[in-house]
Amino acid sequence: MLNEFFERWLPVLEAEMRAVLAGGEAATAAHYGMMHYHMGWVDATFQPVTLPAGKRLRPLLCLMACEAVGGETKQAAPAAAALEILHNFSLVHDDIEDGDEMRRHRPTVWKLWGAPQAINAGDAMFALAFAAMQRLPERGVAPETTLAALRIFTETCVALTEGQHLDMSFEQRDCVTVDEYLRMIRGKTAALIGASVAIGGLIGGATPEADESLRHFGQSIGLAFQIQDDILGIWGDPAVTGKAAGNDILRRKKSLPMLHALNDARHGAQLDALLQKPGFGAPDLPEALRLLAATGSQEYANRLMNEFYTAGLDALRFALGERARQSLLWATAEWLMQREM
Ligand code: GRG
Repeated sequence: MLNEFFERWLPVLEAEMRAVLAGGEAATAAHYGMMHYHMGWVDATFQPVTLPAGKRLRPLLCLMACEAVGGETKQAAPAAAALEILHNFSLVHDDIEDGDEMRRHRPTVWKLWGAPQAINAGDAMFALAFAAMQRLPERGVAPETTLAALRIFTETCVALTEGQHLDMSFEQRDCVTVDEYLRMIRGKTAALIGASVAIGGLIGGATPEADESLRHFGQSIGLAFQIQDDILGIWGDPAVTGKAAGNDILRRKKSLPMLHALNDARHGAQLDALLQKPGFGAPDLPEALRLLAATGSQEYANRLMNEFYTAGLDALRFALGERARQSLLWATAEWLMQREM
């Protein structure tokens, strides 16, 4: 069921995104080439390639939500493209801000072309994401609906910056609570996933109440998705995730399992001392993993992830009623919880 939807709509989405990010003038070919590289369409010499790009999760959720409420799926294609372009812009900037050298098994844009050009290519993607949204009326979406979708889109951009601000500020702090962490991932991850579902529902003609529940569904599975990302960041298979083994531990990332372990009365201080040790590095990983196991941090994170996942499915039932269980949105939530990358 999911595969059929992907095969039907991925080419439509890719065509929409390629049209928005096309460029054209020879003088600025490299500017667009960097964007195309990040999207997975070309290699570092700007030659076409077929690569496993991102999961295209947000745009597919947008299209599915439109369909689930009885709308015409293709009308949502410009918004779906906008959401994926915005997501990719945020990754380009995030990689610069975090100093990450690899993304999706390839060198990051800043690593290849330098931070100033990467910032600039990201800025263009940010602006072009709004240009994509402005194509909605051409597909017959009413101006009021387009404006309402743009309002959600804009609010979400601000929420992303809030989440990113908190995430970066946590790096400078010794102690972060679970509540503070949840506030951070609400902005950084859940807001955009919630907006993707809400915008699709809005374009599809959902009632305001149903659309609010759809947004809640998206936000809740977004929270579950980020917690799962944290779990994979520590215990995932590097060959599958594309991240180096123990990457999140070595960077002392304040992810949920780590926060839980650091706040543990019996082992927290020991883990903190290990992380602060001068020269902390790969040989210390087994001991860090032992302490994480002793605090039950993986089980704790799994439990919280499942709570958000269940809350998301409840919200979907509220939005779609009996049809929820048979919907592609439900199947996608289930699929997400089984992912390994
Ligand atoms: C919107 C103005 C404005 C600024 C953005 C940089 C920034 C501020 C926010 C960063 C947000 C960020 C990078 C969140 C991470 C979210 C996340 C879980 C990313 C991974 O998503 P996947 O797994 O990625 O869907 P793929 O590779 O599949 O696309």
